[in-house]
Amino acid sequence: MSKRHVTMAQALVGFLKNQYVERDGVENRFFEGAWGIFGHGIIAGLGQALQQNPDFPYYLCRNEQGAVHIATAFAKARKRKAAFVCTSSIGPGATNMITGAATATVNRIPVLLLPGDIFARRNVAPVLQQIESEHTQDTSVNDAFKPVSRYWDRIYRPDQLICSLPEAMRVLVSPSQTGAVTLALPQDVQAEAADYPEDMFQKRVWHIARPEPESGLVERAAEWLRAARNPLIVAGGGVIYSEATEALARFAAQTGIPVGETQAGKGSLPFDHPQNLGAVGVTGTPGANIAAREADVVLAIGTRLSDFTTASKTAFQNPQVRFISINAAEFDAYKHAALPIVADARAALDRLASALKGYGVPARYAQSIAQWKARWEEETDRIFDLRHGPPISQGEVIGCVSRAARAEDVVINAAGSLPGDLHKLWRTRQPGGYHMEYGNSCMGYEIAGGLGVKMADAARDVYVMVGDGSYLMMSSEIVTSIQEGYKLNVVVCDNHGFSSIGGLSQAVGSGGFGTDYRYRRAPSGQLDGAYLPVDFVKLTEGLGAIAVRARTREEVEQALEAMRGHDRTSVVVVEVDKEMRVPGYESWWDVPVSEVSEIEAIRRARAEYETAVVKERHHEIAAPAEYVETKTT
Ligand SMILES: Cc1ncc(C[n+]2csc(CCOP(=O)(O)OP(=O)(O)O)c2C)c(N)n1
Ligand SMILES: [Mg+2]
Repeated sequence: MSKRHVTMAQALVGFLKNQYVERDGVENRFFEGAWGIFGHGIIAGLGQALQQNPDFPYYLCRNEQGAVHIATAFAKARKRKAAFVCTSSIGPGATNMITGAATATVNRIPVLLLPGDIFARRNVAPVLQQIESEHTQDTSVNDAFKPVSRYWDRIYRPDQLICSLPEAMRVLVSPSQTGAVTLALPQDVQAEAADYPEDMFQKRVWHIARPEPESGLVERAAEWLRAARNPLIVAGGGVIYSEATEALARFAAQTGIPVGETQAGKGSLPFDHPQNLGAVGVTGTPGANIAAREADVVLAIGTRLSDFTTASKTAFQNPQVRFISINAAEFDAYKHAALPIVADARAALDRLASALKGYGVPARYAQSIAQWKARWEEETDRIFDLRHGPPISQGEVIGCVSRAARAEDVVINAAGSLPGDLHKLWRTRQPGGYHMEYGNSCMGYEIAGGLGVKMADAARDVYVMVGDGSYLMMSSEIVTSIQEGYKLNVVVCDNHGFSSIGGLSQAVGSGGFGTDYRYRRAPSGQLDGAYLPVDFVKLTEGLGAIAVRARTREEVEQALEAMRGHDRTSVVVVEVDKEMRVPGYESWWDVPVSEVSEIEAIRRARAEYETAVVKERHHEIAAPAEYVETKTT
């Protein structure tokens, strides 16, 4: 067999640029290039290899964490069928990627991380940025990627690549296993040459399968649903990644079963689909949450059933409730003692639709669904037209953005009070139009992620909605958006600190302690002085983008209109009233309150907490009889 004598880093890039994926007969290159910030741990190895492969673009970011967010948002927007590589030097460049890795992994989104690592040959240790250890030389900061990676390896010898890379690819393209994959690359090994088999550099196509559901389980699920009086579908991100949105729309229309959407699953149906009750869970709509509370059968599709979806296991209160779960991941399919249909969402929905021919939900339930929907549209309009302030309400700002965006455009967000508000209020019209990172809810994802979304499909305008806290944590990828010529429309909701955690602090009796951006003031010695004079317009202009301040609804509308004509990233800064919140509806979230305290408000909050927490249920041990019974004939 012919061989190619190249460095480990050159072999790595040669392999990566020849990996393809295919689903439903459509094929595309998997990696669209590599992000990074060079340092001594990578510049001469992987950096050199990227330099000599101009057909595998190198993108310079501002912060390695930002790069991983860009990559994650990109892969999420491309429904996990394309990804980026993220590289870094050793030490702080590498550890900067850990938060990004966790974010990708929680959300089950593929990203390949290639941090540089300390010398394999050891003799020059300790090298710059190496944490030494007295008990082993076989450790570096890159070991910290292990708990946040779905696959992890360190390449001590150039020929290890031949075995590691196929494993990395297997995990990255797997609908059930995917997340961050980390290959730590010792600085010296990157530059070492070896003879690699020529086959390693041939085009390889990874098929993304649509595993069929077991027919017996589909029949059982159909029996359960036929017997149900008020079933509910919980649609998660898996519906979107599997491209099962049309199958779900048909299924819901055929059966009349209503749908509640999780954060990752929002956009599974257009907002005005007759069966779409909108957001479900802690940040849900009244209709979806009442339906959840009363449901006798819950069909969970492509969801991890996180605490925000299950309202900390209080959402499903029907004593008879049982769960059917369709999920590519066995791990998720078994949650809540569900009837576990480990399969592709689209395939399973189509089979279940056939098995349910002629079935429709009871007429009274259908009426309730229509009423809940109509009332929710009225409530959304009320919040969009609040006419409070200035400072105006964040809900009204969302209304302005919602009206300004076209059907195909995308809103993106991750942390603060906006995830809850957007989950409830955003009127998603096309799949992918709502991009929320709410697995890790990582402050700083918004702007970086917006760039990833824009790169995934430049024809869609991207509206980044971001709180002042998140903006201050990481807005530096605005510079990268300008470098690469991708325009973002950014709306900064400035409420001088944390509306979300401030509200939570009030709810647990702590009165907002430590959540405002204020001067420390004598005599209290606390952060209770005047607001800090942070100027987001100047900050943004300083990064090279266009910025304007808007105070009233009319000014916000004008600013959004003006953005359309701008040729580069454009930001509107709106002061919003922190206390004029979008309410919660029919739900609860478990945030334990101190059992004892000297503060009266906390004692009251604890008493309320104790009455609420008893509603939590152990669905995982509540398998109904029909499920455990076996037929003996
Ligand atoms: C990296 C990170 N640190 C801390 C948190 C906890 N947290 C969640 S929301 C929030 C406040 C966000 O402030 P801002 O972006 O201004 O949004 P607001 O709450 O005001 O809407 C904090 C601190 C987080 N989600 N991510
Ligand atoms: Mg804020």
